[in-house]
Amino acid sequence: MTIEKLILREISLPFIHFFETSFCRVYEKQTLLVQVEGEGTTGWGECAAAEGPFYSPEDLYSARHVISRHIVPALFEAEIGKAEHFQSVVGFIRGHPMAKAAVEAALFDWESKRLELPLWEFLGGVRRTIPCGVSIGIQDTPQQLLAKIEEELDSGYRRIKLKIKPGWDVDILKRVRDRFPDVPLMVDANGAYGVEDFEHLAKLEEFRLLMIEQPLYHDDLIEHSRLQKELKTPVCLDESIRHLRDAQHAIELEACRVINIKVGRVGGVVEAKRIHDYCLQQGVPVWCGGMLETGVGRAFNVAISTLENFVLPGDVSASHRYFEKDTITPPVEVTPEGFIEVSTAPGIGYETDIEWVERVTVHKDSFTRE
Ligand code: OSB
Ligand code: MG
Repeated sequence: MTIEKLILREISLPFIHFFETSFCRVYEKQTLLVQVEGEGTTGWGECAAAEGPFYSPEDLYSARHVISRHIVPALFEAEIGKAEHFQSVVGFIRGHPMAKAAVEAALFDWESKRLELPLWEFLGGVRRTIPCGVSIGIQDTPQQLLAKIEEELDSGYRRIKLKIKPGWDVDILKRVRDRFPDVPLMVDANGAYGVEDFEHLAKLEEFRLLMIEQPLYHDDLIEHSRLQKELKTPVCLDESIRHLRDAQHAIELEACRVINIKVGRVGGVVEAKRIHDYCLQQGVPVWCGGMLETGVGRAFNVAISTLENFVLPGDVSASHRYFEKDTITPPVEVTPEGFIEVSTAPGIGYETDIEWVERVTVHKDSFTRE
């Protein structure tokens, strides 16, 4: 594969509704899009890093720096035959998984387009429709939350995930369960609790949650293992799983019974597949997490969700929940039954709306192979 050119854009796209997690509230999507060009084909990738290092240590500025300064020169210097070999080219760079994953994604889109294959088939996907869940942020009032849940259920979504934090947990869940006794429900704390909260977290057991995602410290396995031994509710890990070894250790320590796979967090689709395959072999179900992606990243999430062990509804939902107008056409849509039908077009399966992308671009760098 000969990549002649790479264009890196920082874009800013307003959210229809703010999104609040235990660590911050965001009003617009700021991220990087990677465009690679070569042999007459274009590939697109989106970076999972956001405007600040709150979910993970990277932000879009660190990612822009690492891509420009280290990844692009390595990519142009190397002769890689396949996208799956990209990791070996950037293996000398420690950390920065989201920066690496963004470029790798563009290469996978590029290669599958060259092969005239839908990305999901190229990755070895086994299903044509994926079940969808939604992640609902912390709201200003419980009434707003209940109204939002109702709206999402009316749209067909198959499971509801609520963001929680100390002060927005037990009382909220009581109200939600009173109103929606049978809805498949889970919570995500993004690491907002500590070892002093084990008793408090045990109060969540009565709400029949599918799982509790990342209750404790973002970089922990040991305390999660202690917590999981005390809880009947399955623990799901997100932030704590940075690569295959973390997944192996988590399962060995029984720190979780479910894993949320995000391609960006684990440094790309090759590593995501490794984790997927290991979990499959260990009988641990996985689902695809989201990072409030625009269409380019969302399409990638749809593709990876077709792999065999993505058996639980993920946080992959319709574009229009987030954006008035997405970076791709058509936008990602969800059926009234709560499924996404995967595109059969080559690559990520959606066209990038280049005119719109240009309009929302706030910074642009181009790199050409010499
Ligand atoms: O922890 O899964 C998370 C959004 C931003 C950062 C972290 C997380 C999330 C979500 C939203 O839960 C998932 C989505 O709708 O894309
Ligand atoms: Mg999470």
